Amino acid sequence: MKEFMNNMDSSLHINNIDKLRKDFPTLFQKVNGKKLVYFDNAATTHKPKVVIKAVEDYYKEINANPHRGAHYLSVKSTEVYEGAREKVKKFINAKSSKEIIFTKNSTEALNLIAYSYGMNFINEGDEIVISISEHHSNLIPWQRVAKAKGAILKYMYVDEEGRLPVSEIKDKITERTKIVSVAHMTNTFGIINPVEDIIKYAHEKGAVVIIDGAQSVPHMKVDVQKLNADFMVFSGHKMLAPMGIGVLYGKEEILESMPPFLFGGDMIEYVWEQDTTFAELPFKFEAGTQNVEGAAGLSAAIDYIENLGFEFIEKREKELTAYALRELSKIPYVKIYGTKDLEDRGAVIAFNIKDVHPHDVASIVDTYGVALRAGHHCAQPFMRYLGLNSTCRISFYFYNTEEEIDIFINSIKNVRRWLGYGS
Ligand code: C6P
Repeated sequence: MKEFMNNMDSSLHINNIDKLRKDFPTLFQKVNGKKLVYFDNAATTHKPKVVIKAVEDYYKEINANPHRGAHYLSVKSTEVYEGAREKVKKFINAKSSKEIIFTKNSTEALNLIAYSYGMNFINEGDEIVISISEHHSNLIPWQRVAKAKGAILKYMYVDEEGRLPVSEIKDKITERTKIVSVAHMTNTFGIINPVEDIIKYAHEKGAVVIIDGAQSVPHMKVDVQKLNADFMVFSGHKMLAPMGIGVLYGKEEILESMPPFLFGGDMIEYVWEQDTTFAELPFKFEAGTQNVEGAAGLSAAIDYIENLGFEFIEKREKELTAYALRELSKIPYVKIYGTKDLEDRGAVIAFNIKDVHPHDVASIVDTYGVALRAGHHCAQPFMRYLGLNSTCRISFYFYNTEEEIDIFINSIKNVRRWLGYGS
């Protein structure tokens, strides 16, 4: 793909985007007296009215504990919850709704795998392979498993652009590897990892593969059967849905072999004084009263995304990324990190301004209404490996605009002036 896609014509979409933005009430507020420019979508996205309404309707019209009662409202609540599960199943093309476990978020889903699969199927001397770019949520649980079981946690290291070389994959994944866990798309540089190749190679070596889809599922079509991932996780709040609902996908036969993670109500079959038998999938992994409002919101979010279509979402995000990369790279004192090849990256751009701490950048651009993230982005080993303390990060969703990028660029051009550098 041509660097920065110079020739793309985004003017075609402007009217549609303006219309679509009206679905998102929070986008229209003023911040520090300025129009909000929200470029922190990798942290969480804003919610369309249909999602907010789905949550409101659930509380106005239903609000009952699902799975537990034979009464009308409890049955309705079960329908909402199980309907959402069915929708998620279709969205990621799982074989069965038994393979869809609702969790709080990606973090809880990864912990569930680590505690239930890792702690029970990993033995002394086994190897767990992750990449150095993993978010702490896909790193610390594996440190815990490795420490507890006497296993070895091995890292695949990236090149200076943040990409995983094939040589690293082939070098680190061996017959001793029992688990490989990698992000589909990294939250630091927005690199899209070659997960199809990793899964194929790891399976040849007999390892189980976990894909952290927190940053990919909201932005691209992910088909778990096509990928052939053993597990995949994602968070609702990064794809228009409410906070507090996430998904663990797992192949049915593997989930069947795993013990429950949390114990209590709703996940049991029979309980005696000294022993318990557990409910079948997916319920054995969902202890206690579940987040039905979150499921209702996630269901509405999936409808919204499918209505737009990933073809549109991906194209729009590539246009925005190309435009922002092009404009940012014109500023001589800005250093951009990560590959500029749009085939290998998503709508996340990490950068730094010469001699200015990212937190100062974030505070100054905030006065222009611009929301960006600064820091280590929950990836300290990655930052340390690349010799970085912290970076600024902007991240887009389909509702962002070129006009917002212009406001952002103008705010960036003022940062060094504010701090007395002249330019
Ligand atoms: N990254 C970011 O600003 P939770 O918090 O459980 O919904 O998602 C955790 C997580 C796991 N994997 C990846 C690749 C992620 O990016 C995240 C969340 C946010 O980058 C918050 S730190």
